Amino acid sequence: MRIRAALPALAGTVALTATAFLATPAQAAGGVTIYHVWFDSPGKDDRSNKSLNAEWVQIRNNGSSAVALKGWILKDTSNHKYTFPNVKIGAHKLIKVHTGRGTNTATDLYQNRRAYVWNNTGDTATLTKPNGAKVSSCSWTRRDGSDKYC
Ligand SMILES: [Ca+2]
Repeated sequence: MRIRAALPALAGTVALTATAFLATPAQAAGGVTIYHVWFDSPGKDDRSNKSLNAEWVQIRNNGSSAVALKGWILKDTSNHKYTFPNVKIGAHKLIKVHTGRGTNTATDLYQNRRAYVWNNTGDTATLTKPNGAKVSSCSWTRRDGSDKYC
């Protein structure tokens, strides 16, 4: 009788733990966060491809397993959106999303824009899942200089 009574209590504990885990978006996403943003390219903002690519957002996977990023969105406060292609970010790996044009690799992705996205005077980069659920964000102001670690 004692064992039968103990079982439902144990099942209840397990269910609660699972719910708490799923309720934390960062954990559900494998711990992907916006790690570092270089919002003010070095030198003059001359709109050259080199300068555009010196503006970037770096994301990091703090989790112990790879995360598929396909369809995830990176956006600014003006709602300029970048949709991730079919790529995965490995465990403890970094990926930079550059503003300008280039060929995507495992570590560097390109928005293929001809204008800057991240405002030098202050902005917020937000990373969401395809359904719009927020995964991470990073804000900065002019006081941060040219880049910000979040
Ligand atoms: Ca900028």
